[in-house]
Amino acid sequence: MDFATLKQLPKAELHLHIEGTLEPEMLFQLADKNQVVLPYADIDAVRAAYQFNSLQDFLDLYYQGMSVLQTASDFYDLTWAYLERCQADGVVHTEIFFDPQGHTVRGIAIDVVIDGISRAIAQAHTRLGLSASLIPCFLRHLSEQDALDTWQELQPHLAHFVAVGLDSSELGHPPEKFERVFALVRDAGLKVVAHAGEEGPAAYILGALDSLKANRIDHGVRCLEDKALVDRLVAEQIPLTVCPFSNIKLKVFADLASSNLQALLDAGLCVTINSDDPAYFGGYINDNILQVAAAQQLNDEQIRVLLGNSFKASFLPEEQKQAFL
Ligand code: ES4
Ligand code: ZN
Repeated sequence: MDFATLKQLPKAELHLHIEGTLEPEMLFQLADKNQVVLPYADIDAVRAAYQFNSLQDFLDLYYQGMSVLQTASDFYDLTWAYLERCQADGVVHTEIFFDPQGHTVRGIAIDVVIDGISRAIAQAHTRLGLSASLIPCFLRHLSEQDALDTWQELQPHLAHFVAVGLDSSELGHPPEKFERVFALVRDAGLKVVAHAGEEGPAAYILGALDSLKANRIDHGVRCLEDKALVDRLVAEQIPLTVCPFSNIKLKVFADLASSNLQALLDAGLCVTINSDDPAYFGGYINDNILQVAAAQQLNDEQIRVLLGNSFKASFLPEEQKQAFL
């Protein structure tokens, strides 16, 4: 399949951190406006710095990048740029992650963050005919109490959210740490997603299912290490939101040819392809799809299955899903 064909096929994106769409150009522009000093001479120096050996290497720069986001208009500009990109890429529905604690720890009020992001989403609906929903994520390297406090702060804004997620440093922070707060999330009628099994072991995927009752697993590529787990993910059709460029940039796999996408599909798993943090990992959704398809020798039918899965795995109301399938 060529790029022009893929681009015009409708698709949903289900694993995208809005803070990870901060392109170096906007990083500099906002740093200038908000008088934030960056440790880079220019845009080329930023791109050159985006070489990571692990998830933590990346997260250090990702949190540093966030420091330029200060006003509701900054969050609006960031989100609007991504949503315009969605329109160009044939993304007709997107479920956007953001990290409330990444902003509240630096003294930015949660209302400021949500006001800016949700204004862009409302405008995308009317001007671009695009649907988007929001998923706040708890930072797993922080304490359970911090997540519980954040959940309280989010209460006035629940109508904006379809789910709550779990992200940041995986190793050493198993899902079980957040069992109680996610019980509250479910009681509020929201879905649950969790990053698990990218850097962390298959046991973290199991933990996300059993402790958090996750409806969808973000990444999940290490599930193949546990046959019984794969059987369960297939039987329950728990979707995996796979992010091929992320896996390479964070050194989970040496290259796209040695990634396990073909094996995940062959196992009967409900796999979707997503861009994760496109400004840091080197490409948006269509680049992820086409490059992994080439490296894994996926045929056009398999690409169409991946796009169908993106709607099946979404949290769209059933009748809206059907319209895309
Ligand atoms: C993330 Cl790839 C990834 N993993 C965990 N947390 C994250 N936050 C932003 N991108
Ligand atoms: Zn992610």
